[in-house]
Formats: sequence, structure tokens, C-alpha cells
Amino acid sequence: MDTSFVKTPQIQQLLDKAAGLQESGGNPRLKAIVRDLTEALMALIVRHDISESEFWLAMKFLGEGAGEIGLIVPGSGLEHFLDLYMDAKDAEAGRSGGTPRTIEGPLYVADAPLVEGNADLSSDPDPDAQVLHMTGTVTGPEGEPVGDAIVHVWHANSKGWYSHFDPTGEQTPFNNRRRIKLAPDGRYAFHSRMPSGYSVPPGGATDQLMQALGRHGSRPAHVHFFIEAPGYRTLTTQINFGDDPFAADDFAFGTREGLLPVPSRQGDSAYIAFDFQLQRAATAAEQGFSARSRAEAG
Ligand code: MBD
Ligand code: FE
Repeated sequence: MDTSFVKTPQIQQLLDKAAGLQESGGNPRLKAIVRDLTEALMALIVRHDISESEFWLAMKFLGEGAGEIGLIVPGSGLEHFLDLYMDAKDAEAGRSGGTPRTIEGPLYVADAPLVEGNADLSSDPDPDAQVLHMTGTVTGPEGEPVGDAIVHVWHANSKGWYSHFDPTGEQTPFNNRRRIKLAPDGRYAFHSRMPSGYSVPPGGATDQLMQALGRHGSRPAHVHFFIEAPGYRTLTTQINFGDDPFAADDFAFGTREGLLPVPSRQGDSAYIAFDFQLQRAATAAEQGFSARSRAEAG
């Protein structure tokens, strides 16, 4: 059978009814999206001749994997796709320049301590880790220093675990998480204990999916940033360590050209110099954060 089955009057009427098209209430945009989504899924079932058993296996996976949706989305390439789509829309609108955006990931926690000056991000000792020293500037399109920026920075510890999401329960809240308020010169500096790469929880839904696809669930060591400043577009980005074995093989597709500095490793320390450039905000909304729901410390 081919997918023209989905276009028969019987199925089309079912789709219209299921999406509430004949009802006056509800949200028209959502109705249109739900209708298209359901039709796309029906066509997928026909195209791959998905059996009832296979269909319910997929529903079981989604139900049981719901707690890992924040990992399944980047692992599937969808989170990177959203970046590529935003980039393409920017290009169409003639907007370019500045530090590339890349995926947020699921491990940000709001309201980290707000600090100034050369900030120490690490509350916990992590004695086997090198000390990472990261420095640079935040400028705007004309190279002007962005003085009133807040740099949100978060990263894993040397075991690859993030505070607030650490199954060992060993980390102090907000370890390796800070918001750094910049001085008028737009310079930032922080130090912290070197992160290691991240791997998805063994045996979890994302791990199962990756294995079934013949893939792995690992990321190179990396440091996440949000940079916000009045008048500028909030930047969501991260640097990935260019010398990490997974630098060119990130399960989450978060590594991008221009975001792969190689730390200069000297004894107990490692140094990264990295400058950020922001775009001007075109709307008030661009100065804020997306409406994505994010963890808050209880
Ligand atoms: C991470 O640390 C991360 O940054 C992403 C995108 C996905 C999983 C874990
Ligand atoms: Fe991360």
C-alpha cells in the first residue's frame, strides 16, 4: 500500500475531526499543527508499514523516556536543527555576524550566584582536575565593549556530572554555575575545575535509542553560556574543547566551527582565551530568554 491511503476521504475526515477543525473553540494555530503532525505520522506508518506492535513499542519508549526528553531532542539532531533553522531565517532577514549560537541542552539551572570580577565557579574541590582559566571580551557588532552584560556560565565537573543533576549527590548546589556581571570594559574572567565530557545515563531511554541506532551518547568537554545585555540579542552558545576525542563526534551536534578552542594546558592549569560578539536586539523579546522551561533550584 502507498501513502495515498492517508489522502482518502475517510482518513481526511478523521484528521479534520481529531484536530477539532469543526469546533469553534480552541486554538487555530494548534489545530493546524496537530492536524499536520497526525497526518505526517499516519503517512509514516504507511510508508514503513509499521505494525501495531511496533507502534506501541514506540509509544512505550516515549512514555518511559519522557524524563529524558531533554536528551533525546539533542541526540535526535532536532535541537541543532532549531539552531540551523534560526540561522537560516537570520540569513534570509540579512542578519549575520557575531558568535555562533549553539544548543542550550537540558542542564541549565536558573538563579546561579551573581558575581563580579575574576570569578571562581567551583564550590567543590574536584582535586584531580586541572584549573581552567577562561578570559576574553564581550563586544557588540561595532567592536564596542558590552559593559552591562551578564554572562551565565555552567559546566560539568571532572566526572562529567552537572550540579543539580548529579546522581552521586556529591555536588554543592550551583557548583560550576555562576552569573558573572561584567565591568564597563566588557571583559570577563573566571576560573573553575576542568570539566570532562558528558555521557547520557547508561541504560536510560537516550542510551537505548543511541545503541539501537549504532551510535553513542557522549559529548566532548564543554562550557555553556547565555550572554544577556540591554539592547543586545541574548546569545545561547557553548565552547567545546577542540582537543577532546569527541570534538568531531558529539552525540548532541552542539560543536560548531568557531566554538572549538583548544585549551592551552600547562601543568595544573589550562587556559582558554575566547571573545564573544553579540548582535543588536531587533525586538524587546530578543533581549530576553526563550520560553523554554528550565530547572530552578528547589
Ligand atoms: C549536555 O551537557 C549537553 O550540553 C547537551 C546538549 C545534552 C546533554 C548533556
Ligand atoms: Fe552540557
